Amino acid sequence: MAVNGSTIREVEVLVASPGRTFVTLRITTEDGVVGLGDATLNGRELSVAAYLRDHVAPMLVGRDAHRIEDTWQLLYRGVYWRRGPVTMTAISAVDVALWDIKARVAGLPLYQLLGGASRGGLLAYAHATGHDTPALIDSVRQSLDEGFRAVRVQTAVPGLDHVYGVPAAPSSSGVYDYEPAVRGEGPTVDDWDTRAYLRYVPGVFEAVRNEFGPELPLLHDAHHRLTPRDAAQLGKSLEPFDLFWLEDVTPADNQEALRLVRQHTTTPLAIGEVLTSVWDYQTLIREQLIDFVRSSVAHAGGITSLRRILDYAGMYQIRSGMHGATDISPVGQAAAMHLALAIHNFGIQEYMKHSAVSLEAFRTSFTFTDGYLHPGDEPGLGVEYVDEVAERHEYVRAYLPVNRLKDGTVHDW
Ligand code: EZ4
Ligand code: CO
Repeated sequence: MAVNGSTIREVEVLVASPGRTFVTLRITTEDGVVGLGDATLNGRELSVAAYLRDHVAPMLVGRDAHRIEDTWQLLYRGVYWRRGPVTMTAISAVDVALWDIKARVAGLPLYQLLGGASRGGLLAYAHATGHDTPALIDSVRQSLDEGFRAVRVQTAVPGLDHVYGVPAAPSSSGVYDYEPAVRGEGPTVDDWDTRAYLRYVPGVFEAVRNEFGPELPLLHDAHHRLTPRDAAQLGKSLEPFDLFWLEDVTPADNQEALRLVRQHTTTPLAIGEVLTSVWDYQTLIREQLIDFVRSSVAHAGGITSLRRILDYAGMYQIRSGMHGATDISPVGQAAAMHLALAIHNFGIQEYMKHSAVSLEAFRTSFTFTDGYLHPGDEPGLGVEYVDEVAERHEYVRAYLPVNRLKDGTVHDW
């Protein structure tokens, strides 16, 4: 292939832990245009770094950076081994970096290349949590004070020591990060009891509704822990509190599980932060078993691939609710915002703010105003990687927790 200005000259895999671990792909063209992609797979970061460095980067150097679709197909179809989070996170990073380059060359914010803005801003939801209901209500109020107009509510459960979405200890700083992969020799252990959870949660939502009234959109994440029958019971018991969505009620591996849940409850269902391709959604979308697609740009094959999933979902009145926890790097969050602004079937955007140290390593230009996100109008994604800062925060291994029942059996986390 003849070298011209848009030929890929360099592909770098940057691994650093500024506050938490991020893997970032940086592609540079002969003209010196730089594109960034988020390659972070929480708790398994180095597998994607190796995949990119050892297998993908050598294939990219010398290719035309503008051939995004062809590169996507090359990395998906061309390698024979399909799907899976490691492969799809790697493809995502390449795809987003190439879109960043194309938009920077065009001198336009990426959303303009995706069809332009379909709305003024993106309704975002915050995370609120508490060890007890008064603490949870304070946490919801704090989110509202920060400008949020929608809130995800997670709660401790009496009798359980460590539950997903609740910090291990009350935070004195007021800044929570609920799911950092924890640094140490191995995973920490959460505990779980479905019956205790199903008994407790409806009362919490009743208290939150009583405090904040009927208008505020409330969300909840069951984090893959329930059987279809348990999930149906939870959905029914939460109907009086009019949730915006109930997330990941059953393990996402089994699409058919949602049939039973759907037959028994009108509570809206969101699923898919661990799903990585349109095939993972085939039954969910075609049978209209869900209301929101949770996949992120960073894990579902990039802008090219998530747009395919969301266009398919749109045919069935299913909307976006892209994953936006802090393990999605500022690069991945910005990519989500550009796509979300452009598509028609936007639902809501998760927005967990990164720590100050993370935001020193990634300079962002997106904004959050009166509850709405906007990706900004810088050319490309609008994110810069600050090497000097990132290099000061060497990679530290960390693990997501595991979950066990009272008798020690490993349960879904
Ligand atoms: O546990 O991002 O809705 N958000 C979530 C997250 C996930 C982590 C896993 O990497 O479920 O908190
Ligand atoms: Co979730």
